[in-house]
Amino acid sequence: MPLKILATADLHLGKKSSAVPTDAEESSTRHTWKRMVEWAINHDVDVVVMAGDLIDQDNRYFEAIGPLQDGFDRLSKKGTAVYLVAGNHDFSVLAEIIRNKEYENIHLLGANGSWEKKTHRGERGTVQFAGWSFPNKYVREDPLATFDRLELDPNMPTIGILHSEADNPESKYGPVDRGNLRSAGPDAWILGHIHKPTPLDKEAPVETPFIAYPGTPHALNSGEPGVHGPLLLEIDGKEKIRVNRVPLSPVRYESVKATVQPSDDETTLRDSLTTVLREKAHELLTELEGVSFLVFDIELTGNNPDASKMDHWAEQAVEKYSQELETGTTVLIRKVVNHVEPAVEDMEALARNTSPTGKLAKTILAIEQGQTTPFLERLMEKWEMQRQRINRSGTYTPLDDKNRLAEPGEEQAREYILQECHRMLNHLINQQQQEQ
Ligand SMILES: [Mn+2]
Repeated sequence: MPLKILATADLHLGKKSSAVPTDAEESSTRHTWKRMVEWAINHDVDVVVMAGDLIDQDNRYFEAIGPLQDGFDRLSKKGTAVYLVAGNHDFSVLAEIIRNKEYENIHLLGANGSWEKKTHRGERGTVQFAGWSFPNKYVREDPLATFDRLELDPNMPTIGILHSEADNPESKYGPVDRGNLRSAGPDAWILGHIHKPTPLDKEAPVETPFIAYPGTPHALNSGEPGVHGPLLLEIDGKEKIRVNRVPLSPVRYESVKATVQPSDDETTLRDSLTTVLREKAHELLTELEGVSFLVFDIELTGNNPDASKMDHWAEQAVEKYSQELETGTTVLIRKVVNHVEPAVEDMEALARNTSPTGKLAKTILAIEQGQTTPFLERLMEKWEMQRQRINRSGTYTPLDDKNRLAEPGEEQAREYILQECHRMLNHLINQQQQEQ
């Protein structure tokens, strides 16, 4: 029998998923924590590993403590060991909670930013754990720089536990290099901080050392699409590791594209949205057991003479939409992004016209063909000036760098202007049609 390790990170107890009814118990991360503890107990897991940010410092800090202790108590009773490290969110509180209760089975490794090793000896084998905890909110130094002082037993299966941002040397969240992780010694690295799970290749054998971000076990927002849940590592000896994901998140985010036809009106648009969502939900059906909320972002594309009305139509469709699947999953729409373009039959002919519509058509063609015009140049300058003005605005100074949008480049400016030209052109054409 292999040794079973359930590995996770970034639980962020106290947080709730966005775009899901807030009164639903399944919206909060404590629900997934309870599920995870139950799963570990029911499946005879030997060790639970958690790579930091278990508690979210910004959100209901005190509400998080009770559920965390309940889970630790249940695991203690069962005799399941827990090895964990602190992240940038819980660098101070995690140590306090564990110290107060004096758990025998819970091991917080690497307090104050110094590496620590501990050996787990169980019925199903022996594993060495090496961990490092955040000493402060920000750490600009590479935590691996002091790793070799640990002097690990090279013959024992070894798991490294670390909260850090890999492959970004500028990071203030403990920057590490994946190459250095690979050569450091452990047979597997369980990392925290990045919420999007590292994809698993089910077909291929596990490469050692195995390096992964398990991701949040509970999907928190639309930037974290797909299946979420802890990883189950089964260890049969050094370099003999099997890895599978245990899907435990009650919330799942997905995005779909819907193509609008030129002949679509409000009713047919609603019908085609419903069809697209039903098809996508059925595709995913076998993965939706235990998923209470499936939340969609829809991107509308295609051509339609009423392109500008799509926003309103889509809004109406979203409001009226509700669907429950046979798995008990409620399907929700978070938002509809309108990329529908107006159906102008001959853009080239229109562009030869000197009217405002002609000028817009000329600009659209220039952007689409990667060219420029004096008018487009002026628009680009104005766009850049406005962008800089907004960026300097006091409203956004409290945001730290991580939460700021990346600096948009020229390509994004052109894309944005293209959308606006289409919108205005469509508006003018609609006006002209009404006047006729
Ligand atoms: Mn973090």
